[in-house]
Amino acid sequence: MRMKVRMYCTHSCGYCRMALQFLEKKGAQVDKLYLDEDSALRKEMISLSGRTSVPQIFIGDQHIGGYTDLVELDMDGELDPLLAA
Ligand SMILES: N[C@@H](CCC(=O)N[C@@H](CS)C(=O)NCC(=O)O)C(=O)O
Repeated sequence: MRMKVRMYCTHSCGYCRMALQFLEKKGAQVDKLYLDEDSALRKEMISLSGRTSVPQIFIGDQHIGGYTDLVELDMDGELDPLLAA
């Protein structure tokens, strides 16, 4: 089974695009939650992640962080097992 991936993002964010590309290359299906004009969604992201920057990525219930966190996790060999869980 492939783990569900959710990503809070905005349309203008370069890190969001890079994160999406990175995840899609891994074969992940990403639910994109656009904050651009949705202040409730932005509040939800901040409350779940404790961060204000986009993207904020979740794999299942686990908070991963942003693009650089995602790449670091992959370099540590921990991303693929999480996605495959
Ligand atoms: N290290 C972060 C950087 C993300 C970042 O700088 N995102 C910008 C948009 S592209 C942002 O949200 N800036 C506003 C803020 O930091 O509150 C990552 O890799 O995701």
